[in-house]
Amino acid sequence: MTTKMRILQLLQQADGKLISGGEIAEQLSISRTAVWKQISALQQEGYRITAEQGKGYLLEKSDVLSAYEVERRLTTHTIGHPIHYFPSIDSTNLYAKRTPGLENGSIVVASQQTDGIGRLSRKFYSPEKMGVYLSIVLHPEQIAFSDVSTITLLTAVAMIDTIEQLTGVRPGIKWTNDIYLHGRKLCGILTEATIEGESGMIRSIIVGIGLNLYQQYTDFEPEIRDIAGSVLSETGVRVNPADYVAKLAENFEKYYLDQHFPENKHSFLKRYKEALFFLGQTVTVSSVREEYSAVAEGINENGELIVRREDGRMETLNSGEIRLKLNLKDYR
Ligand code: BT5
Repeated sequence: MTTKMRILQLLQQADGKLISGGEIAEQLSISRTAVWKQISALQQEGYRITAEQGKGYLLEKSDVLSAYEVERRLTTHTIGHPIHYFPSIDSTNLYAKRTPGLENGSIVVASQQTDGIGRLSRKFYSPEKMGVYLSIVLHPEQIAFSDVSTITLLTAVAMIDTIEQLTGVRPGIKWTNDIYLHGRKLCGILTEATIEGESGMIRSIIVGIGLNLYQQYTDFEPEIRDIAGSVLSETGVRVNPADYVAKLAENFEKYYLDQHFPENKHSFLKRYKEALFFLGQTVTVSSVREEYSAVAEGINENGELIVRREDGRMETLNSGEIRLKLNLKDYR
């Protein structure tokens, strides 16, 4: 372990109390100047360390995202082992797809994405230190193609559990892959599979999750200002980013591994359905072929949305082709 990390651990062990530079220097057999240098480096990384003249250093609560900060909070066996952290990256999904050998359960996480992507090559804005952008890498032994999209639904449930545990507020789900609160999108999920050339088998699944944590409405790009929100803007709670990643890993592991996905489908699909905040309401269904109004009735065991047209006909909608338009102002 580096000297810097050992100093950080001593500060963390002091648990909000002052610890003198002399004491740190002695414990690590280094000079006080060396201590001071490493403290400066930690401050640069975002740790809020105050120095009190003649008394020592004090570590205050800091919202630092790093592999170390997540890993020390993890309670999981597989998900989040290891954490690959980047202050900035093009896209965590792109990185996971182009990097061979990433372990089953590993998480690629970044504080900023310069090329964050949504479905159908749409853009996912991922500004610096405003949110957390991550991809969970899975190498399932055997998985049916139809279950790949079900993982998105499992992830949505794990996400709303996580946000509820951290803020006390349970958000809703907009079928299929968006998390909403007060009619504003907090989070988007993009699940991708990589296929092995020769066999056509699924080699890995990459679950990309982008969460807005700290923006106020004026921080959002004009294009999404009316539709986007953050955990802070909608709940008033400033969530620590490492707490979030560790909690999400725990919830994801629970549904994916402990409860044996996909055998447990019915249990998280029930929770998924309960979280659909627009059921019973009239929505606009839009595809390349047509656009019509219908009442959202529920989902089936594959996570497909069931709607009733104005003439009474029922339709089962597959997410690949359909966009759902809601009047978001109704939910504010
Ligand atoms: C999604 O697509 O919402 C999936 C987003 C997945 C992002 C994660 S971040 C980690 C991983 N790495 C990546 O590169 N991607 C994944 P979709 O349902 O197609 O929604 C895209 C639409 O959401 C855009 O067209 C905008 O209207 C809106 N949008 C873009 N950025 C947003 C943001 N930060 N917050 C809320 N809405 C946003």
